[in-house]
Amino acid sequence: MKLGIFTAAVVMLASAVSAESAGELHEKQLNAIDANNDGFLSKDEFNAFSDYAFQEMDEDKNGTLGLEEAKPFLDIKQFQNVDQNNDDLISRAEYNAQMNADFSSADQDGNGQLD
Ligand SMILES: [Ca+2]
Ligand SMILES: [Ca+2]
Ligand SMILES: [Ca+2]
Repeated sequence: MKLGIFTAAVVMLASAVSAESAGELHEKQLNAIDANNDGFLSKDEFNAFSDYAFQEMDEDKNGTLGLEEAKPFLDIKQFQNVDQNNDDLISRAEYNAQMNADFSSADQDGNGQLD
């Protein structure tokens, strides 16, 4: 999977469970995202993970991601791509738009699931 902000969100999740080894980490990430453990990532599961990731990254809980909040997960180029109106904040709408675009581009056969 070649994903943009979704990858950043997974990195966030990885850092949240940083005590684990790389192998266990991978397993844990997948289990955390694939809620029903069927080995596929549905749009619902993706959305739930997307919500969770945003809330985790939004440290001051003001509903937007500033440069400082996003910096551990996104480089400046990625940040600017997501920040469509160039106000140096990633709004929830901008974040959701990017996550949806990432999901669509990863879901190459268009069946609404990632595997
Ligand atoms: Ca699933
Ligand atoms: Ca914030
Ligand atoms: Ca913005």
